[in-house]
Amino acid sequence: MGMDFVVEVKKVEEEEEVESKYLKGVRYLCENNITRVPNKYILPLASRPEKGRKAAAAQTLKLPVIDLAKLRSPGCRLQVLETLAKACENYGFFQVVNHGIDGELVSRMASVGKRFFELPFEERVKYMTSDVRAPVRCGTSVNQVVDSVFYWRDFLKLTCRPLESVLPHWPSSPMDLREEAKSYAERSKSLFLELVEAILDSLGVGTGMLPEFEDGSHLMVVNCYPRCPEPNLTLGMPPHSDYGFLTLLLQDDVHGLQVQCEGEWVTVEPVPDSLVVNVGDHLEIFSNGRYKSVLHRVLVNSIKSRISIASLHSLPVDRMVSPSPELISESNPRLYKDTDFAAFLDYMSSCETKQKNFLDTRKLTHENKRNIKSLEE
Ligand SMILES: O=C(O)CCC(=O)C(=O)O
Repeated sequence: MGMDFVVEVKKVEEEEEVESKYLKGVRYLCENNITRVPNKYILPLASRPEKGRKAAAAQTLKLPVIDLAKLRSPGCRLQVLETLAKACENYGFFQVVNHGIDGELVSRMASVGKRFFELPFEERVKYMTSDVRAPVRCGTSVNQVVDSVFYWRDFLKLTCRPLESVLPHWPSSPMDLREEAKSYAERSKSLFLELVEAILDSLGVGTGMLPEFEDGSHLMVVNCYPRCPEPNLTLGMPPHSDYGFLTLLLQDDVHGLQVQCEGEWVTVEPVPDSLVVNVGDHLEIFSNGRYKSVLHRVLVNSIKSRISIASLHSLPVDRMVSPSPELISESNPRLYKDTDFAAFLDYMSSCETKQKNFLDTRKLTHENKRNIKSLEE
């Protein structure tokens, strides 16, 4: 065996060892006291957050507010539905207040999510798997199997359907995780159903699909963004849109979520006791493009770690998603192809953040092609 070969093998082994360290997650790196961001997390210049940073720092966005107490009041409902429609058309995002999920439960959920990531690595590693269908999955970045550059984020994904059968697979530590996450998941589902009913109302379509949503998919993602020694070189999450119908996001008091608004990245101001809600791709398709699934991303910072809990809700996984027939007419032709959950899995394994090809380019008029262009941008 030549000396060069031995040196080469040793180099490959060393590189593999370093790579496997990154797969253990950002918390693991931070527990080992790093002071610089490793190359693996350094984004190309054009993708770094400081591009447009001045504008972003100056611009925080107060999202349109949907007051659930008013939505429930017959005298105010119509006006709230109008605000809801405008928010979904113009921002793809809104925040809900008076949502009815007990504040103590919200705090306990945020606390148990945080404590999960504070567990020793040996405990977290039990849930690390690359199987995207596992009922519980702990991981790092977005898709650690294909990401060439890693994002400064660890996550715990909990499948929430059917709740009773997935529950025994959820982490048994911290001891209160199952109980709190189950209660929170149940309340999140009820809130989602209430919001979907309002969304269907605001679109002027019947509520006949509600039972399907009751049976729909539900995934809870606890995101952990540890403090980052050089936050300008990396991101917690890249620009992406969410796949489902609606995402309900609980964020702590640390700024980080940015939404694309008129071509600029603007930071969403965290509002105590509210939840951020955004339109997902399935709703964009269902509404035939009237409601927008908007790109968003996450910044990290050097001062305080951040936790968020995203609840992604949609139709059942085997259900085709199509534009509502009530929203298609000669003057408003269908803009999207049918899509299903398999398309989502393809997309997940492709690492592209907005290369989702459910636009139906076969039946387009010139006017619609122009609309699509703006949807794709
Ligand atoms: O952490 C956040 O604020 C956003 C998380 C997010 O975009 C996601 O989980 O898809």
